[in-house]
Amino acid sequence: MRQLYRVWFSTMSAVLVSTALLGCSSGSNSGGSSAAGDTSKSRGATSSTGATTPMAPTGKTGPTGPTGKTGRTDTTTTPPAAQGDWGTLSGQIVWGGKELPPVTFINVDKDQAHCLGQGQIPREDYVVNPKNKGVRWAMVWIAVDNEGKADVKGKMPTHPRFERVSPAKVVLDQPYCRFEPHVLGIREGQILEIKNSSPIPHNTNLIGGALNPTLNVLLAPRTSKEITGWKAAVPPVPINCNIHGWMRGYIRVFNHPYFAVSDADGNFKIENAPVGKFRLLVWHPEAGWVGSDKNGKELQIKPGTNDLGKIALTP
Ligand SMILES: [Cu+2]
Repeated sequence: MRQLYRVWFSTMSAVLVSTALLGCSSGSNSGGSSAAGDTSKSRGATSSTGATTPMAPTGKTGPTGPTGKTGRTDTTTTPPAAQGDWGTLSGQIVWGGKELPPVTFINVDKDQAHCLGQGQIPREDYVVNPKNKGVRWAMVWIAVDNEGKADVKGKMPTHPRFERVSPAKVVLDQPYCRFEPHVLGIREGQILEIKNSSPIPHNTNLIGGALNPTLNVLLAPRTSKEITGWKAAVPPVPINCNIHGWMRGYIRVFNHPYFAVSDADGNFKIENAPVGKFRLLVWHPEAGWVGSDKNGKELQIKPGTNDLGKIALTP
């Protein structure tokens, strides 16, 4: 079930998170990748210090843009005039509750031989790193600011490096009766390959709502299905398996490459974002909107490094 959460954004140097809500600490970090969701909530939290574990989104979350360190690649595609027009956002999603959530396991009542092949399956509602309180699987992204509202269809400047939608395909696999990754961001134009690399069948159920693909298909062992036609939308697209009721995944679709999913340390990084005023949105499948509602918070992106510090997620 859901509750309301609230969040505190710690702001930092260049990035300003407008805030009528709570404020928090600061920090510095970087790292991750992203995704997003819908519901609302609020409740307070706190956060604080933390660790600084940079990281680069790669692989897993797929659609997240390339993670190259340097940002702009070559002068052929990046006009010198654009030099100061892009910034990199980084930060860390941290647990704002008093006690860390306990690790619990799924009650696997089907296909145990395969599903438990790598041991018990931990629940992914809240995956919090006890070392630094980092919360995994939060999606972070920016949106065009339309008079204080997040405009999900708004066009934003795209760094030359991201003009081409790449990679063309994003994979969502189902190893050992869970979705990998648990939270996935897709950019319009990308193909989603739903894969079943396991030796047992899964019945994949995708609920796309008004704008995105909906399907309910039996995926035989070691087969996959490619799905196109993704459109940026406010609600996330849940995915589950009708055979194994505990399997849950979440997809969010964007019309730009500026999103990331927090990693195992809670870190996220969004590179080569346009300079200027945008909305910052953070969503977690269980907590819902973090620190705001579907319109997010104002964010001023400056050229170069934008450290958002710690963003507390409080259940
Ligand atoms: Cu399944």
